[in-house]
Formats: sequence, C-alpha cells, structure tokens
Amino acid sequence: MKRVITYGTFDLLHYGHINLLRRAKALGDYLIVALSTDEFVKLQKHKECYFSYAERKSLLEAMRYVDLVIPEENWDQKKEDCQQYHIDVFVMGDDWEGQFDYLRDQGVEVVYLPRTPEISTSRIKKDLHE
Ligand code: C2G
Repeated sequence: MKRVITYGTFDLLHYGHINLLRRAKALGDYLIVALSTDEFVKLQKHKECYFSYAERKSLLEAMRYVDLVIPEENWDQKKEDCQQYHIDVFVMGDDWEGQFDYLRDQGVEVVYLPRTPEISTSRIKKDLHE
C-alpha cells in the first residue's frame, strides 16, 4: 500500500484544496492529511482560522480522498511523521517548492503540485468583506 501525506490549514475548504487532495490521493492508495491545529495556525502561522480544528477535521474526513487526519502542531514534525506513518510520498502545492526536499534523504518521494490559480482562503475572505 502506497502511503501519501500532505499538510495544511484547509480553512474555508475550497476547490483549490480539493484539487490538491485529489491529485495527492492519485499518487498512492492511502492519504493522510496533517491538519494545522488552531494553536499552530495562531502562534506560528500568525493567521486566524474561520473554522476550528474540529470543524476543519470533520470536513476533511468527509472527503472521499482523505483516509486519515492527524494534527500538525509545529513546522518540524514532518520527518518524524513520515517515519511513524511509513510514508512513501510527501505532497505539497508548489508554493512550497523546494522547502521539504530534505525528506528525500529518508527515502520519501517529495512532490510539489501546481496550485489551483485564482482561489485562496484569503481571497474568499476579502471578497466576502466587500
Ligand atoms: N493549495 C492549492 N491551490 C490553492 C490553494 C491551496 O493547491 N488555490 C494547496 C496548498 O499549496 C497546500 C494545500 O492546498 O498544499 C493546503 O493549503 P493551505 O491550507 O493554504 O496550507 P498552508 O497554510 O500553506 O500550510 O507545514 C505546511 C503548512 O501546514 C502548509
């Protein structure tokens, strides 16, 4: 079984996220999403989520592409997660291009996928405020 992992905030889930998750799942048989906790988003990403971790987790768990959701609590857990969950493929959107190549040293395939243009959580928030 080929195991894939990806990380993110996934707030105000939108079709850009879905495009990423669908393509990530297509790279293997089992997709784990490491979902940023509220504390991590606030204290280390310096952002505010509209939906809580529990709400964001339930949305992801309802999706056919997602097999497991685990918490992302810090920037530095990826190496350990890949070992603990026997990950074969690590996937991120290409806005992160090159940031996680170090995972290749532990035999993990690192794949950066093109982002879906035009859509973003910040754009949704901005458009809804107008
Ligand atoms: N994404 C995308 N297209 C968009 C928006 C997002 O492909 N239009 C991808 C991002 O590249 C990322 C994933 O969807 O791979 C989740 O996006 P975010 O929730 O914005 O994730 P981010 O805040 O970048 O957190 O440790 C890694 C971080 O947790 C990533």
